[in-house]
Amino acid sequence: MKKIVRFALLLASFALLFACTTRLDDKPVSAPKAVPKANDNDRMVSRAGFISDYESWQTLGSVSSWKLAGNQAEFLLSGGQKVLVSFCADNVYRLRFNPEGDYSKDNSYAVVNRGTGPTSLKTSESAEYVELATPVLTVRVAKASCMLTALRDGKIIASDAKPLMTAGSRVVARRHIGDADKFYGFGEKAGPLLKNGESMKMWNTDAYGYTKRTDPLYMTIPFFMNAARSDSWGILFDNTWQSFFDVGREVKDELYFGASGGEMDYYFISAADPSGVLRTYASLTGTARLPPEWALGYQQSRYSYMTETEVMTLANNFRDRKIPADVLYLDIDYMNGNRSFTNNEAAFPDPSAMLARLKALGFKAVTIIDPGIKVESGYPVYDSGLAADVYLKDKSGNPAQGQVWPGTCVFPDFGKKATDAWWGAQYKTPLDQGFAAIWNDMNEPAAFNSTNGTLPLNTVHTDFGEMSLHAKMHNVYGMLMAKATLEGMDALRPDARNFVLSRAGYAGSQRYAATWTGDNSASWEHLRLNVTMVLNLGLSGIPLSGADIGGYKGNPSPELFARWMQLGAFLPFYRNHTEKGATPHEPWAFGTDIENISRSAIELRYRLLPYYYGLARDASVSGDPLVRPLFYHYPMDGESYTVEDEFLIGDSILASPAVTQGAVSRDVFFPSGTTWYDWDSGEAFEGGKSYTVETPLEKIPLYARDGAIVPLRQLEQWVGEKKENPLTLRIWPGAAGEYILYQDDGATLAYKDGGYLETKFTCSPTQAGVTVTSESVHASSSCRPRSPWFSIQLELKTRPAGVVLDGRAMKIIEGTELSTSTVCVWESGTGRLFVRIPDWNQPHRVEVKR
Ligand code: MIG
Repeated sequence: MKKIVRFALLLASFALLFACTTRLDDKPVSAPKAVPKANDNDRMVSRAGFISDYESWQTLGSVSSWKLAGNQAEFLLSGGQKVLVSFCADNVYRLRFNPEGDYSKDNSYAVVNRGTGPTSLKTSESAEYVELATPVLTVRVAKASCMLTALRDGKIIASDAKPLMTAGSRVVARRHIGDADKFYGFGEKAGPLLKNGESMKMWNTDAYGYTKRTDPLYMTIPFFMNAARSDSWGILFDNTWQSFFDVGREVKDELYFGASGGEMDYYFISAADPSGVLRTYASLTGTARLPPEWALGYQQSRYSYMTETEVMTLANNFRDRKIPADVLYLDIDYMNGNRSFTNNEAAFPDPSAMLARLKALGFKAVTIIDPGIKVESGYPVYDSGLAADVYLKDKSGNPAQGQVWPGTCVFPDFGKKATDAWWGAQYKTPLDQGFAAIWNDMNEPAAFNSTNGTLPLNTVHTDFGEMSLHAKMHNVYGMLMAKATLEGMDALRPDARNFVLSRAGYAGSQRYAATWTGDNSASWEHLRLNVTMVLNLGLSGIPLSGADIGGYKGNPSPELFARWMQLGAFLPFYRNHTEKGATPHEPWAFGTDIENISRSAIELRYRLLPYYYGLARDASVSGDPLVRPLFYHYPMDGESYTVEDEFLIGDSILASPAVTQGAVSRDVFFPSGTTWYDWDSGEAFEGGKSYTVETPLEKIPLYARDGAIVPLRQLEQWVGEKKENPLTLRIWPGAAGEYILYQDDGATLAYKDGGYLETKFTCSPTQAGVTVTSESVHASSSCRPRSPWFSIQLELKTRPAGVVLDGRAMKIIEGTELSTSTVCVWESGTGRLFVRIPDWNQPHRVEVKR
């Protein structure tokens, strides 16, 4: 009986699907290179208007009755439909409207924690409204229309502009845009940082050759935030179908979000500031895992390093030229005929031996794995998958086929338990060989020679134990692949910090993978897009992302390459990659000057790694991204909302890379309320103003705010090269500051059992001078820092009259930095004071007398 019902439902969804297939299926894409081209027409589909294209929109009527059950209010509407409003926390409400009225299924790929509910929920009713109020957030539901208004501290912060509507299987919610509203997030989108006036579509797409106007791209994150000066809020529209977001483009002063199927199911998050919104979003959808520290180092890739000899030459080149690097990538030519989980035996006869030699040189290796499995009996991966019945099915129940690199392929049905176990087990070979991490590509999924660049929309997937069509599952396919990959690696290598890089994803992908922005191009426009895309990904819950440094498609000029190496040094994921046929893009490929500039950029990144690592730790705990737009910390600066070519690294460092061709200078806006210091020269810039700064090709404009405390490590050629590597805490002591330094072994899971150190540093200007303190706030006998001692570096400018360490006056020696025999050194040329602190365990106090 149950089966029949399910089958009927499936048929019904087919019918619905065919009714709207012409809308869902984008214009046919011709793929002469067997690579689906991104198509600006895609953008036109969404621009044409999700709302105005359909005339049959219906509203749901007025509230006939309502009742409260626990944290959930159920509204019965005059049209016969139901709307549910519940609270996950004091600051989060959730709305569900299922056009079919079936609320029995409540599964989410995005939300892994629906919260424990509000601390209290008060309801009241007037002639016009029903009010639901937590101590933080009030939701007012208009009886005449079921339109919602959200209030915080008695003030309206957000509201519906129109009632909920449906047209066939479509749903849409329409909200007011206020004068001060500023919208960000929306996942992986090209175009401007600020999304007001934009129209976007969510449909994971292989977008080779994309431009700043191309939409959609590879990843769907149906989450955005309004970062208006106070009372920020965000909305997660948890709908995996093809969806549309329009920020006042189609309908003036209206932001709408809708989908071609599924429920109107959204979470409204209210918080005092963008960080509060993002942290709450992370509490619903999860945070990124703490990556191994090497994953924050420099990474070199190309499509493809073709042979073992080429790979070893590459590795030796880095070491011989003293260009720090941690990771090398093997793209699909590593495989035998592009078959996932195989190696080309002629070119890579002994992967284990090669990886051992790379390891001896301090390199990690990553191999690519695509989801398309070649249809070929005798290929063990294909055969075992067929036997285990783990492939997606076509409408007749046979494995669904598509053309990808290996030829005709079938596709694993991720989300089915048996598939995930089978898929995970395939990683035994690459992990045994010694690969450190896995790169999942083509998982939109991309398919060539098909009209829509992916699988037919009626392909059947397993969806929380039931059958669903590709139209619903498309946008989560990549994330489910990354999940199965990561969990498979965990099962095989339970003590390691397993790491996955994935091209496609959905809301919540941060739990499984870092990402890169796909096949960008070697252009100045793409250099700038690198910033806006990574910042918006961060505001969409994905803290670890980057772009192909140098550009994937085409060849950069030496100048563009140098600027990209400089910019990339500050973004979370720092990988150089390029396409087949492109000229060499290694740091030495553009002549000695560019090589030197590239080396300096990478060296700066390596010195900063303890700071980046601390930010990655913070992201894994709280959800704050590593790099942040200026408004994240300086919401009072009107200018900060549209700055696209500057960003904050954590809350202490401002990066203002040169991103225009031929720039010998650029304007830098300095956030207000503090003074900023040039990283190299110490030149001071007053916040709240713009200055023109010189940007010769070798200069990377980087600034620290007053009161910043930044940990730096001595240069090494790869993470962990030096057994002992003491840290320096660099301090700009003109204002009070505080920093908590996080340290662990950088590689294992021991930190989960408390195997980490946290040391709190403070800096306070005093009448007499400056006082710096350090104090252990989390100790562990199992975690040894990489040096028993550390030092502080104070940017003083004028020679101090005296230095007292832990109550004892120090002799100030003139010199440059610390040597093994000195404790307190004054470097007159730079105006820096260095003080060696003997250990991590005891609290310490350094008093500097001016
Ligand atoms: O259709 O594996 O975005 O990074 O080098 C091209 C070959 C397939 C696309 C990825 C790119 C990778 C390439 N892949």
